[in-house]
Amino acid sequence: MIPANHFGAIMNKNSAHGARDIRVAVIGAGMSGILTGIRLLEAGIRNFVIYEKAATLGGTWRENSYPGLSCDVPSHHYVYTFEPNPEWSHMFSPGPEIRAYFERAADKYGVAPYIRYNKQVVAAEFGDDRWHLKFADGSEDDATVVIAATGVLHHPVYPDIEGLGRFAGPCFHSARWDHSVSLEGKRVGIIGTGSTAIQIVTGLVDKVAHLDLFQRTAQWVLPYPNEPYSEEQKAEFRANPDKMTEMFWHMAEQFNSSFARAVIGDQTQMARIEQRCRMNLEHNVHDPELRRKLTPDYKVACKRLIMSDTFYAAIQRPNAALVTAGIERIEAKGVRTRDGVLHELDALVLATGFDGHRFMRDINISGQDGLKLNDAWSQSLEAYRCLAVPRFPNFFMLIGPNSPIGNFSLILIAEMQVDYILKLIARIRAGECRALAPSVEATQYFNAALREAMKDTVWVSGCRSWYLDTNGTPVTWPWSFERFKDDMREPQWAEYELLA
Ligand code: N01
Repeated sequence: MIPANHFGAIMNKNSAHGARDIRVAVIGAGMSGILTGIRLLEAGIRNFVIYEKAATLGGTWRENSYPGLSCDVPSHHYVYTFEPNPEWSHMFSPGPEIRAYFERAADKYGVAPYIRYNKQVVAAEFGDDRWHLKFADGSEDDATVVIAATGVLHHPVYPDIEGLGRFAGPCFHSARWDHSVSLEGKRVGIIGTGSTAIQIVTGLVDKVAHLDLFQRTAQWVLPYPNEPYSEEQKAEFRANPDKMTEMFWHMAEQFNSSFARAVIGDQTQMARIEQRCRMNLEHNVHDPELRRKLTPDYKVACKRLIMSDTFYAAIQRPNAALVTAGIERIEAKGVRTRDGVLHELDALVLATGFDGHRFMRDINISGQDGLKLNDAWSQSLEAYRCLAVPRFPNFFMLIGPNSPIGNFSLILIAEMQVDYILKLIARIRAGECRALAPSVEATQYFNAALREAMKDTVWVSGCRSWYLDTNGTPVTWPWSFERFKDDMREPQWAEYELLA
């Protein structure tokens, strides 16, 4: 906690203007945007709109539709805390079920009518105590408060490989799956070995004639069985929803006291996870040469840990091959590796990940005195407690920079962030200030502490990952779940500048 007298510059003019009707613009109708709508309605705020650039809702669960798609967080933990779902088919349910869950929640909680589809925000400018929004279709709107619920893994990364455009067959990114292309009985190449590629391999291997997985870096794989829920179990959940709530918090407790502690430096927890990964390799990959190729040379969980009990079996199928020679270039007929071999292919899938640091930066966002967000973030993505930026008053982010994306369930994080932001909004609504933003000093203090704490985390232990920014600093959360919960409990008002 920063002492209140740390800031000379805090304006803190709490002059009462009387209650105000405020208008809130939410950007994005994915998990966190829908959640924001639910919470705004609960708070009695009806003057809001959710702008969604696509024609449907669902965020990541709309964008990703590849074969084998599921969530690597157990389904009974990947829910809003207030909306358990007795119908989950599996421990880790498939993507379409998750998307349907969010669609149902938007309907059930009355958020759907507030969503405006095909409305891509291209600019947001703060002036006269309001945000002026511009859209790709040329229209405009004003709002008192803007909440960016635009997600993290949203901007596909295309690999910089020579000849990519020369491939004669269909070639698409995993998040832009071309369902018009049948891969049945075809020779398919997959570039990348992240969580996405691993799920695709399992989802595709039985359907294709041959599958080549092009690996640049081996991955640690934690085996997690994906059992289906029986009809009896579902009936029990329906009859007793408290059971699901209990499960949710039990899973949170288990996860937060093991994995979430391991990644921030708990060596005992890390040793347990590492042992499970090593045993998985040892027991489930039979050929010593393949095992060698699949053995990473960096610490477990330095990259995002893969959860799968099907990948090793899938890659050992007779029609699958792990290619580790390194890609030289792509040619019309396939992928040429550095050993000179041409791997002939009918289709190529780029499971090459996302730019997790672009956030909502494609929108031209200007705060006080015309300061551009992209200029404020030109050196590093510095946010205040992951959700606000100095000199961008009444602009808040969900799952913004340094949110615990690699630590805990994202939905729980978003819930805590929304509740915190609503407390900020309550102050504006009560007329105690026209606008508010975190101070520069508080933001610098927070980010200096983040950088210091990062030194103990596994993400800096020597691997390439999408957690790292261009300076090599992880853009995630280096502390415990309890610390995050404490941080989000109440706004630290002394760290804000209130514009009277
Ligand atoms: O992306 P990634 P992802 N030549 O960045 C390789 C979440 N997720 O889409 O490791 C060759 O992890 C790259 O190689 P390397 C989850 O948080 C969640 O798989 O950099 N290869 C790597 O293997 C996950 O972490 C679920 O050497 C190239 C791969 O592409 C995040 O999404 C499901 C290359 C990219 O892996 C991203 O996962 C799926 C090149 N030029 C995903 N460029 C859930 O279940 C890149 N690569 C919730």
